[in-house]
This record gives sequence, C-alpha cells and structure tokens, in this order.
Amino acid sequence: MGSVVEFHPEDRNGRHERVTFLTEKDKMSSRKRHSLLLALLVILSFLVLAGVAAFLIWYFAVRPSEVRGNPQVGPTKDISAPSDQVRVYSGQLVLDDIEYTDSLGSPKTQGFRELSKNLQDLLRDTYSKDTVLFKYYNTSVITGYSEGSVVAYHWTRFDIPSSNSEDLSKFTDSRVTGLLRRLIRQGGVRSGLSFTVRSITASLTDPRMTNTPDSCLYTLRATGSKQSFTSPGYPSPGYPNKSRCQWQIRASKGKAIQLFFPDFDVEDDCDNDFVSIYDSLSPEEKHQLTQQCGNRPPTNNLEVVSSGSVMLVSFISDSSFQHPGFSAEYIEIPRNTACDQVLTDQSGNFSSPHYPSFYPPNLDCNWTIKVPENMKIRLKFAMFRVREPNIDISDCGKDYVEIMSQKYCGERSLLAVASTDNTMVVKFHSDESFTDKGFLAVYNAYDPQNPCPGQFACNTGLCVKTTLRCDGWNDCGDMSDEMDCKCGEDQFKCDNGLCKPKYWVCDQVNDCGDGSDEKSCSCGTDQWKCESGLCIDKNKVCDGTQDCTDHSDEASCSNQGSPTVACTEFTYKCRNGVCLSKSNPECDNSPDCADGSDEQDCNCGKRPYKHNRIVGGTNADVGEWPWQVSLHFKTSGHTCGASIISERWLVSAAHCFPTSNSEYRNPGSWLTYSGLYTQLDYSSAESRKLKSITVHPNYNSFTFDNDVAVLELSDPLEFCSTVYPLCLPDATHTFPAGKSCFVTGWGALAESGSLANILQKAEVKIINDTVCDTMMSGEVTSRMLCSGYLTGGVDACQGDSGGPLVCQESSGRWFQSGIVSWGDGCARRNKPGVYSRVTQLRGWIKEQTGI
Ligand SMILES: *[C@@H]1O[C@H](CO)[C@@H](O)[C@H](O)[C@H]1NC(C)=O
Ligand SMILES: *[C@@H]1O[C@H](CO)[C@@H](O)[C@H](O)[C@H]1NC(C)=O
Ligand SMILES: *[C@@H]1O[C@H](CO)[C@@H](O)[C@H](O)[C@H]1NC(C)=O
Ligand SMILES: *[C@@H]1O[C@H](CO)[C@@H](O)[C@H](O)[C@H]1NC(C)=O
Ligand SMILES: *[C@@H]1O[C@H](CO)[C@@H](O)[C@H](O)[C@H]1NC(C)=O
Ligand SMILES: [Ca+2]
Repeated sequence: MGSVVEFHPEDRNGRHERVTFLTEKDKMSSRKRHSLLLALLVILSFLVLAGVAAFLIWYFAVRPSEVRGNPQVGPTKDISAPSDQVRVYSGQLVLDDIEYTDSLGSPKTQGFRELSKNLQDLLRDTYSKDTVLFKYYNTSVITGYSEGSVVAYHWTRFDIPSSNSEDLSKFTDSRVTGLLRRLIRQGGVRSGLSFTVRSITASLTDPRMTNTPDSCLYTLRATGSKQSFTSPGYPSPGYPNKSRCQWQIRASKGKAIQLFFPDFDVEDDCDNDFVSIYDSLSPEEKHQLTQQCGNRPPTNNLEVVSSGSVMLVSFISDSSFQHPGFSAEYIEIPRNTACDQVLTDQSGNFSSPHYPSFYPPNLDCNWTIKVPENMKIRLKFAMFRVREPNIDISDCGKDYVEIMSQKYCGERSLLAVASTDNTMVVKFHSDESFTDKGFLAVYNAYDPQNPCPGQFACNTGLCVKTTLRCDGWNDCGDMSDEMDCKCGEDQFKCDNGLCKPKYWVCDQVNDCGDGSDEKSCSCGTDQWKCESGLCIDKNKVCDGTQDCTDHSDEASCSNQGSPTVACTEFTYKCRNGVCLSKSNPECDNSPDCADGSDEQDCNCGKRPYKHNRIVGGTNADVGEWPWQVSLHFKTSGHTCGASIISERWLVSAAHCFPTSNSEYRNPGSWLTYSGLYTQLDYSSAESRKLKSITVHPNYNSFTFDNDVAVLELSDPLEFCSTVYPLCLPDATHTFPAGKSCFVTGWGALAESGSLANILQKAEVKIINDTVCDTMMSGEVTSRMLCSGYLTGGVDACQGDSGGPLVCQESSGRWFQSGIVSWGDGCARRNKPGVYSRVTQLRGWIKEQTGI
C-alpha cells in the first residue's frame, strides 16, 4: 500500500460527520421545535374537554419542553406538569469528619438513608435562605456516595409555574452556587450532625436526569472480572417509551473503570434518545465524557474509561421509534497515572491511553522520542480525533496534542510533523470533560541528507511516491508535492501554477483554489447558470417557466406561486399525473405531490449502521454499503458487482453476462452474496441463487451502450444492518457535475492486480459530460456518465463491473447514479471511469422489475 491520504473533514466541500453530542445550536433548535409543539398544545388544551386534558398532561409529562428567557443555560428539558418550567441543579458535596462505609454504597441500607435524609434537609435549609428561589423549591435528593473523601451526589428541583415565568431568569448558576457557598462559609455544620461539608458544587442539569434511588437507578460494583448490564427491554422488545435509567458504577479506591458496549443500537437522533456517560456519579456536564446515539457497527464499538473510581451511565428515550438498546460490560482497571514514555528506537508507534477506546479525562502524557545525533524524526498520525463540542480548533482550549509548541485538536485526517533535530516531545492533555478516540502516531528516524530514498520528500517530512508528484492531488498535506510542476497532457494548468486533472474543468467546483478551472465556463454577469451548464437570463429564474433543460431554474424557488408545472421529460411526475418544478423531489423526506407519491416506496438508501466519516482509507466498514452484492460465477469466485434494489431484484452491468459462453447467461451458473464484507468469510453473508438474468435488449457489446442487466433472486433477501437496498433515482433526477459520490467493489488493487479481499470504496466526483466525452475520444453516449477520483493516492481501482456508483442527497439517502461499466479506472488517476447512467435506464429497469 502507498501512503493513504485522507482529507481533513472540513476539506470535503464543508460536509461534516454528524457530531454525536448536542451542540448548543442543536439544543436551541430542538428547543425551538419543542416550543412550537408547546404552543400548539396550549391552544389545543383550550379547546378540548376535561377528559382529553388527562391525555395532554400525560403528553406534556413526556415531551421535553423549552426553556424560555435563559438562553445560556445547558440542556434543560421539562418533565413536569403541563405549564410548569423545571430547573434542576446537580453536583457534589465533599464531606469531612466522616468515614466511608460499605453501607453508603447501597441505597437500601439504614446508613445510606439516614445520611441522605440529613443532607437533603441541609440542602433544603440552604435553599430556603433565598426566598425567591425557595418559592419554587420542590425537592432535594442524594443519589449516591463515593469514597476517598466522602462525596455525596445531589440534585435539587424547582418548579416554576408559567404564571411566574419572569422568575426563570433569576435561576442563574452564580446565584445558586453563591447560595450554596454560604453553607460552607457557615462552617458547613448543622447542629446535631457529626460531619462538616468541605465543598459543594452545583450546575444546571437536564431534568430528565433526576433519578432517585428507587426510580431506575442501579448501583453496580466493578471488580477485576467482567460484569454486564443492559438497557431495559434489551434486545427485544426494545427499550420502552420515555426510559429514564441510570447506572452508578463504583470501583475500589485508587482504581478506574472501563466500560465497553458490545452492542449499541439507539435511535439515530440524539435529541430523542441517547446514552450519556459521566466521570462522576452526578450528571454534571462538566464531568460528561460523551453522549452517544445511533446504531454502531461491531467494528466501531464504544468504549470509555474513567479517570477515577466512579462512573455514571444515563439512558434517556422519548416516545417513538424504540430500538433494541445496548448491552454494556464493565471492569475495574488500574488507574492511568504515569503515561510518560521515552522512545529510543529508530521507528515505532504510540497512542493515546487505551486507544482505540476513548482516552480517560484528566490526564497529561509526554512522549519523548530520541534518535541518533545525525538523524531527524518524522511523525505521522494514522488516526487523530480529539474532538469536543463547541471548541475552536484554532486555539484548542480543552484537550490537545502539542508538538514543538503547536497545539492540535479536532479531527484531522492528514497530520504529519517533522522535527528540527534528533529529539521530539509529544504532549497530550485531556481535561475533565468530553473525551474521544484520541490518536495513533507512527514515527521514524531519517537521514536529513537523503530523507526519502527513491521517493519525493514533502516539506512536512512525509515521503510520497514520485508518481504522486504533480498529479493534481495534495498528497503531502501541505501541497509541497504540487508546487513547481509542469502540467501533463491530460492536466489543466491553473493560473496559480497548480496542475489539475482536466476532467475537473467546468465542474462548478473550484479545484485550483483560484477559480481558474471554472472561469472559462461561467456565465455572464446578467446570466444564471443551470445545473446542466446552460446560461440563461437572470430574470428567468423562478419565473414559473422552465428555461433550463434540467428545470434547475425553477427548483428551490421560495414563494413559488405554484410548485406544479407543465410536464416535460425533465419534470418529476406524481402518480396523479401532476408535474413538479422541484428537482429531485423523490424520497427527500418532504411531501411534494398532493397524492404523496413522491415519498412512497422510500425504504431505501439509508444505512442501518451509523458510520464515522473518518473511518477513511479505502477499506469499507462493515455495513457501510449494505446494497453492495458480490456475484460469483461457478467456481471462479467473485466476478462482478451488483446492487440491491428490492428483496428480489439486483441491478448489474450487461457486460458481466457476455454471449461468448452460454453459461454466462445461465442463472444456475451464478451465486450472489449480499452483506458480504470480506471475500474470505461468507458466514455472515446472505447467499442467494439467481432465478433469471435480463440483459438490456439494446446493449451494445462494442460501445458498451445500455450496459445494464437486472437479476431476479430465487429467494427474497432479508434486510438487516448489513443488507439493505439503495434508492433508484427517478428518470428526471439530476446528479450535477462536481457532485461527490462513492464507487465500491472488490475490484483489482492497482498495484498488485489481485482482487481485494475487503470491500473497497473510493470517493469520486461526477465529471462534466462534454469534458468527459472529449477525454474519452467521443465514445461517451447519453446513457453514460463519468466520474473521476476525488482523493489522490487511492490504491483501489474504481469498483468493479456491475457495481454501483452512489451519491448521497441532502435527505441523507443514497441514490444509485451509475453502474460501473468501462474506462481506465485503475492506476491512472487522470483518466475518468465510465458508468451506465441509471436515470436514462430507469424506465427499462421499472418495466422489467416493477421497482
Ligand atoms: C414536587 O413535584 C411533585 C411532582 O410534580 C409533586 O407531586 C409534589 O407535590 C411536589 N412537592 C413539592 C413540595 O412541591
Ligand atoms: C410509545 O409511544 C408511541 C407513540 O408516541 C406509541 O405508538 C407506542 O405504542 C408506545 N409504545 C409503548 C410500548 O407504549
Ligand atoms: C506499532 O508497533 C508494533 C510493535 O511495536 C507493531 O507490531 C505494529 O504493527 C505497529 N503499528 C503500526 C500502526 O505501525
Ligand atoms: C512533560 O514535559 C514538560 C517539559 O517538556 C514538563 O514540564 C511536564 O511536567 C511534563 N509532564 C509530565 C506529565 O511529565
Ligand atoms: C462543461 O464543459 C463545457 C466546456 O468545457 C462548458 O461549456 C459547460 O458549461 C460545462 N458544463 C457544466 C455543467 O458546467
Ligand atoms: Ca476533554
């Protein structure tokens, strides 16, 4: 393998992996939604009869509501009576003059109850000193204790009726902590008690986290052997509506806890259902390790480590879309204290503690690399993810890696650093909240006189193959391989001197960086550019008439008088015969046809597993492309790819079934594997025989025109996390030039020519038809579509024959835009790959399969 180069996620046209914790913005928008709901329900409640009110109260009781008038507060969702707002403060009390006894670890004991009663009264007394707040006081609860110094974990709840909502703004963190500090100033003693309070903390907390020792709050004791627990109802029938459960885990003094989730399947929207894990026994955001939701593939299990001997797991669900939930295993491990290391080998690697588990919070590590005097060091991160919510990655104010006075954080896919002499110190800091997967760093010593024998030396210290120099891709990470180049024949010379593959010209993406590759194809200043490239008068945009052949001038117009237009071959036609001006309206999660037909048959194109974008490289992840099929011919093994369009039908290329040998068109010669990950293990794949093979009647084996076939399976597939259909686009669907898509397959690896065992993926971009036809010497018909590699350094060929080219639409669904057909997809990165254009063949596929 050559150097696998990934892009910084920000580089990819600004698309980001979905961050799995709530950002402040997410929270706000969810509050906005909830406030709408609230408003609606308030109006309703005036209209309905008393009997119905009971239903509403139930409904309010389970729907989180918004927090008005205090936008800076943390996660606050309401579980209270209809019109009330709730404020909950949780935190820790550190106690002196008291010994920890085992009874404090168990809420059912007399000792636990007595001390808790005293502390709850103490909190109540303290809050009573503020008459404004105390007016709304509901209750104070102690949820548990931990040892060392005895720490009690508490929360207090206030209910503010909507008639007093102006008082909500009086609930500020400083007012509450100021009040509680009074308790300490008074010596922390209360008459008749045998302990003193040394310190107290409290912060605003999600009201859904208010468990009491008898409301789904479990107390677990970690030991040196693995123990487990699961979410309620796991795995079947799945977790109940509005679950609110917590698990307190304690380990021995001086130890830490490792928590591993063998299975994790929670609704894919963290606003609704989620698991939060804390490095504390109270759900305070400042000790939160992570918040997660979604269905995680087995290749990306969640594992977190505490900094001390306690951990809290909180599970919250709403009232829709229940999933299996999770199973978790916990074990006591030695605490990470000394992670400093001196490395003197000439090459090696090191990683953040517990990698690839999440690193623990509250940790500092130093790695000192020392190589012989006359050598220097280059360090490359094979993985780098030190991400926290709401952190400015330019100043790295929380967790970071520091090398030669430069701090790094966030998510980086190409990070390499070279030393100035023979030593390098790498520091790692994690603060008290939010941890992540961390990093894996690989280093080696090199001779500064001859840094890259036989290869090109980047300024970053990396070595890249000489063939990657001047190929239009940033393989070094700092562009040093693309400087001072003489452009090749199939390259375009940008005004700034860079050379780019010619097929990136006029694709509406600024590949040069200075716009020069898009300059000669842009429209005049009074003109507007259709997605097809045509220029029209600006005033013809959104005028109700289609002027672009692809109707892009009438798509996405706001305040459209009428979303329907006269039907043409470029307009989407609803089942009732009405045509829409919107482009690509099918399965975009918004009903556009009056008869709803655009959103019917949309169980397609979504990956059941949630995938992490940074799982880069060219190996696919398990379940990443659940519609990919491997076609095996007789005893020859993998021969072609195909895609799943329904339980019974696959789409592939006609040229996989040549007439040269009648056996190729015999369904009995083939076996299909769906849900296959590696060609070395068929055990978890669904294998099906073929019932029929139908090749397009106008397939031309010389020009590869109409290169499509549909295959009927003898038995239906069972859809699951790794077997799922993609969406077929409507004939009018547009995939504009410049759009980034993926091609997948077990096709030959460029270097060896042998097949890949693990499914490969490559990110490609759709190429301008005119540009492609020119590059391919006029052999591209209207039933073909071209794409070229987006990233450099890719070692896999562009999929394999019959396999799908898929593009993700903004709805999150994947649509098949092409079928791998022909072209020099291998090795020569400046040549495009050619695909059958699915939109042009859509009618025929529908005729044959009914899909
Ligand atoms: C606290 O809230 C609960 C539930 O809303 C209610 O039943 C109870 O009466 C309240 N207690 C006080 C002291 O306000
Ligand atoms: C959960 O709530 C949904 C609607 O909110 C309802 O359809 C479903 O029956 C509920 N499930 C259970 C187990 O109560
Ligand atoms: C890290 O080093 C170990 C030996 O110390 C080696 O087995 C392993 O392959 C290395 N990993 C990487 C990613 O280089
Ligand atoms: C790491 O090294 C720096 C000096 O380079 C030192 O100040 C610091 O204390 C070290 N940290 C640890 C945890 O050893
Ligand atoms: C495709 O390229 C041609 C010529 O290079 C240009 O005129 C046309 O506008 C481009 N099409 C698009 C969609 O940009
Ligand atoms: Ca952190």
